[in-house]
Amino acid sequence: MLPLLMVFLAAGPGLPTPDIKVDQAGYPSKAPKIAAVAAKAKASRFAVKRAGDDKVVLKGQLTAATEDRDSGDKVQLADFSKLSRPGTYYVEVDGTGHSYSFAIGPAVYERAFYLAMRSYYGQRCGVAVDLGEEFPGYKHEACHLEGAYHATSGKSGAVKSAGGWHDAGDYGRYVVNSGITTGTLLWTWELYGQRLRAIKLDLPESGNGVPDILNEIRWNLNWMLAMQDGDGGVFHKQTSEKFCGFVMPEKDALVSYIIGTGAEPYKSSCATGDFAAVMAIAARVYKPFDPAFAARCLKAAEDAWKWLDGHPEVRFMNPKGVSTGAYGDRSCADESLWAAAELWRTTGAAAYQTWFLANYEKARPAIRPEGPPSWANVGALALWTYAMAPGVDAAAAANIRKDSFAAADAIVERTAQHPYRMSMTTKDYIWGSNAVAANYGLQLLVANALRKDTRYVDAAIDNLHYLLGRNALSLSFVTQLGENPYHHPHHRPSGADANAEPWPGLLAGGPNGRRQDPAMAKLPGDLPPARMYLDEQASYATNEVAINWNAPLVFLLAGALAR
Ligand code: G3I
Ligand code: 9MR
Ligand code: ZN
Repeated sequence: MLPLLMVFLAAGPGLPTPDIKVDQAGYPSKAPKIAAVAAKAKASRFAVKRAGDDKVVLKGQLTAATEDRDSGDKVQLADFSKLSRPGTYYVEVDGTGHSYSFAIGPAVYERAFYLAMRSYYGQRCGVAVDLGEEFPGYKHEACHLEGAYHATSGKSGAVKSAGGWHDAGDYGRYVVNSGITTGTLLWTWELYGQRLRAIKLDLPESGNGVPDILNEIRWNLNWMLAMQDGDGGVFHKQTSEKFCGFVMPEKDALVSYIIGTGAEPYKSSCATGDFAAVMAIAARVYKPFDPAFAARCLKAAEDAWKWLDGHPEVRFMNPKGVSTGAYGDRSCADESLWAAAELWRTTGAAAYQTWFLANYEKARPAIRPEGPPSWANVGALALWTYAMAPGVDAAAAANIRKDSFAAADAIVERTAQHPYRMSMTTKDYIWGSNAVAANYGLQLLVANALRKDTRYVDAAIDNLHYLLGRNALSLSFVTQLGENPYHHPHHRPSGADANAEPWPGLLAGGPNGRRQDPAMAKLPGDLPPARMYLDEQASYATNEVAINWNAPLVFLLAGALAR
């Protein structure tokens, strides 16, 4: 649905009320359709009306209110699942008002997928970027073309740009965060490629015979490959020594250094493990499109695995004088397990399976009802990819499947009980909480991939509804998507350019129960965690954007489109 059409078909008379929360992108025709109502006055009945002519298309009773302790809201639900006729609608509640508009249809998430996946093109480093005629002025010149080895890398000399994506609102590039990000996006292709194959993202490479999602992911894989040292080890990150100001990327005058641990062997085990896993996935995914590139990725993965064998726990902390993102981790065992599992799935070589089977048991608690995968915790990804591989050890696969279905069943139950029908617990309102919601969705969709269960898909999409507007703040947490999106991400290009609206398709970090940036100090002391969010550029602990947050969003959207 083009923005213009959405405005033209805006919801009924007067301004929409944030007290009625809807998925502002819309509801797939065949899925459950529920809006949430936090009415100030007692409300009992609702109507769904067609935008444009305000015709009543459905009437119903609100459910009794249940209290959501994480937001303080007393929430009633409006179930209009019976409505499946494609169109643009809004919900009206007597004495409360009407909602933002939303679409119903078989492909309501195509626009969201386009924006969320194309946002990676906007994050490209090392090249001039221009979002084109739909987004005039959203562009930057080529950036960070010259880099250098930092003394902490044990090497010296200049480094030419190898591309990659800016990590988030900053211009750093980090292998660990690239790991879960590109791994999730490659899994999106592996699980939903049939549905995504023809979706064009209007990239410079579009039309080259390779699906655009793979064209875009390759931009970051190329940079990751350049971070591998001759001994197979992988450097942790490429950033300036400190964060630059809010300038366009080509105006960042700080040197972009390849940064190491500061002592032998200079590379980090977590980065090398994530790298090995991702390159193993890439080796199987790109084989039909570019066998030479696929072979290069496989060799890189196997070289990284060999380095890991000799350096299993070289952890990274920011060395003295470096204050950009750390992506430090207490253990790299999960990254190594992920590498073994992906290498086994790609090659079928016995050594990888032998190592995996000897080490997977202690990772089984990573599949749990509370705490989905995250950049520091990739153990569940290792287990799931093993269970999805051909020719696996039956006992191990049975254990992983049992753990996955038990966790997914518990998440489904919790989601159904949640006043806002989403999967997060109070503890999940952390820095990047929106990605926690999205990764619960990924976990449910992976369980569905292991054994089809429409309850898993419905609960996964409930988390999409949360991110796109059915939340306490009645906000679409994706820039330029929906009638009421957030506007001020902690994102340097959005803050430094002359455009009124931020770069499109970017998921905000979301509410954070801890005041982890100075801007959050102004929030009232008794605010519940689901409301601890500031749509302000300065609030990097609630309103930054990041490539590893958009990735599970893309995965969720693809899963919903493929349904
Ligand atoms: O996991 C614990 C949880 O057990 C505990 O209850 C909770 C209490 O708040 O904290 C949780 O850890 C949080 C962790 O994120 C979760 O992944 C830490 O508080 C929080 O400090 C940490 O924030 C990280 C942030 O950098 C600061 O280090 C984010 O994960 C990470 O996404 C973010 O990454 C930054 C890069 O460094 C630089 N580029 C921007 C990017 C996004 O902000
Ligand atoms: O812009 C930086 C963001 O990417 C990081 O996530 C955040 C936390 O490390 O730091 C931001 O940079 C701020 C720095 O930490 C303090 N001075 C102001 C910087 C811009 O907000
Ligand atoms: Zn750059």
